Amino acid sequence: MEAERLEYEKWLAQGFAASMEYLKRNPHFRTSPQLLYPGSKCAIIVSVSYYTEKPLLPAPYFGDIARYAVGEDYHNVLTRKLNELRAKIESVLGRPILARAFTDDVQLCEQAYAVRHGLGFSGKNTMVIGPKLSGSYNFVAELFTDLDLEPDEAYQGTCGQCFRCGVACPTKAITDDGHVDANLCISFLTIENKNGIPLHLRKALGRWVFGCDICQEVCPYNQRPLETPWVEFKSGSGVGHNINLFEILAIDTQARFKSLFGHTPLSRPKRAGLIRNALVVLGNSLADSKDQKDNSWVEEARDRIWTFFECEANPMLREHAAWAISQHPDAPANTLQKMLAREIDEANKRKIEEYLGCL
Ligand code: B12
Ligand code: SF4
Ligand code: SF4
Repeated sequence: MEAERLEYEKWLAQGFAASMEYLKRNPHFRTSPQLLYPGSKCAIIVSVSYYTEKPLLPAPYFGDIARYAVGEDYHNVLTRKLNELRAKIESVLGRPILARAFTDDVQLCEQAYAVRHGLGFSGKNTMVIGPKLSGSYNFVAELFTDLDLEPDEAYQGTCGQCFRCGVACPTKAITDDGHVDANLCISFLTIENKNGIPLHLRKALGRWVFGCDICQEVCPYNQRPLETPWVEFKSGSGVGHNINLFEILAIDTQARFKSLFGHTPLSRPKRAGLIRNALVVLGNSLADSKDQKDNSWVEEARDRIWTFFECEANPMLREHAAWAISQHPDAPANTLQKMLAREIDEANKRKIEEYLGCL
């Protein structure tokens, strides 16, 4: 795994891990699982489709959820299923085995293992693409064991001259040589990022309120994806493909947020992160409202954003609320004036003045 380790360290050195500090700790561990899981000899690497068909957005005040997150939290589901696999192996062997299940474990280069073990190849969008599975709409997970198993052969596949993902990426986060700069990736910005969304990237978020699938949607290998075989990854087990942004603005505490999203991947950015994203998407939707057939929702959006601003203690969120209001082509200067009068944070005051100046 020397080549993969060097590739990973190069990615870190370029600053592409953004503020994900946990990825920078002990990078050599990621290609040396024996250091992390002493006693394990072999890993069983698995992959499963999470793909479900996406319906049209029901209304402009709804946002899009990336497909991997529409159902139950995959960490729980995959760990549970791998533990069932372990129990089956033990019953066949008639003895206990040493085994630990993982998925999305930041201490491991999971994709490099998946490629080495024949599940697919690494596309320029950096996803493991498994033509025998369903393209790249797959999770990767692993069971480290003390079993002695025959190694699989690496899958030989390639993107060829294609670079559709890089061209389609709204923030140009994919480099020519097939790496992702997380600083620019909508998935990072909406899920892992703890700060505000940089101003120059807000429009590019479009309607993505959690994650992003664009570089997978355009991939030729994903044109006939297999529907997930597991009910846990279908809409009914989680938040579904679209979410009402007005309802997100109404979540007033982290405890309420947890009760709504604790069992889903949306719990990751916490209340503040999800509301921040919802405000950016509402701003983008307000910006497009002139072209919408029915824009009767606009008045309600403005009222809800103002009410949210009035009650919110987090200055980062108040700034995003003011930005969202300023995106409407008939942006009501009076709402921004009211916000300016009420704002107590000096940096926010300057930003609101800027937004007023742009009207
Ligand atoms: C950090 C992380 C992110 C970050 C950074 C993503 C990135 N591309 O680096 C952010 C938050 C942006 C992110 C987003 C997403 N993620 Co993510 N993420 C991870 C995580 C935790 C680590 C990824 C990593 O190591 N990146 C570092 C770079 C260096 O990786 P890389 O460019 O792919 O290069 C590695 C290999 O491909 C290989 N390699 C690459 N080039 C070369 C060249 C040579 C010569 C060699 C030898 C090797 C080699 O070696 C490198 C080191 O391992 C993994 C889980 C894990 N522990 O692996 C999940 C994981 C990659 N994510 C996953 C998913 C589903 C997503 C999203 C699709 C979610 C969404 N819809 O919003 C997006 C996709 C965005 C994208 N195009 O990458 C899945 C992908 C499944 C798959 N089929 O591949 C993973 C594997 C989680 C899982 N267990 O299922 N993610
Ligand atoms: S997930 Fe979206 S923003 Fe990130 S690389 Fe893919 S297309 Fe670009
Ligand atoms: S869109 Fe093209 S370049 Fe990108 S991952 Fe798919 S095949 Fe590779």
